[in-house]
Amino acid sequence: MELIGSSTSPLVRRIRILLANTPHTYTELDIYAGGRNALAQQTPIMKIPVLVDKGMHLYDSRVIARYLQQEHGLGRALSWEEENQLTLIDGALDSLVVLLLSQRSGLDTEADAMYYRLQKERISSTLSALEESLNQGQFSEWDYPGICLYSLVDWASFRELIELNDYPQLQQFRERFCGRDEVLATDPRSA
Ligand SMILES: N[C@@H](CCC(=O)N[C@@H](CS)C(=O)NCC(=O)O)C(=O)O
Repeated sequence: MELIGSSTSPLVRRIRILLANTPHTYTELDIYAGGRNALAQQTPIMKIPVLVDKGMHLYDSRVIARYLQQEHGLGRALSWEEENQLTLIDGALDSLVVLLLSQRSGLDTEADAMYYRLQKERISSTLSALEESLNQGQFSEWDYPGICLYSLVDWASFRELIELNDYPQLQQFRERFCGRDEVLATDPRSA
């Protein structure tokens, strides 16, 4: 089994953590520069993570997680509520990635543009909903939804895209799990 990704990607990190105790090869690619040809040979979507197993290429982190659960017994099936939590996490992540790639493209994300207003509104409302879920005692276990939440919060903070002080529950959640071996081993700051 081979996982293709990049060590700064929060979507790759969730799968790396899931695979922490499973033998596999991890292939690191610089997807925005020298690794693009190699990436194109693995996925026409040109996004990571990609999992290669039993001759099959899987292109999306949610599909990969479901595959690892069903084919390799990693984790467990998610409830509909947990699926919804993942959708909140992925929604926040998508919009944060838009802001980061825009900044790296030299675009002014502080401009009064509808596109950036929509992203910021989504980031704020999804993170507030996740904050409320934590208030209600959700994400109490270190399982796949928690791993995804951790990877999001830690990455957004690492990239200085959110101010964690604005989200005390998210901050506490991060502090609760930051010392785990698989978390330390996949820290984007060491990439
Ligand atoms: N829905 C996909 C999204 C994957 C994704 O957007 N990955 C980012 C890295 S975090 C990427 O490869 N971006 C490259 C690009 O947008 O060109 C998943 O969950 O795997």
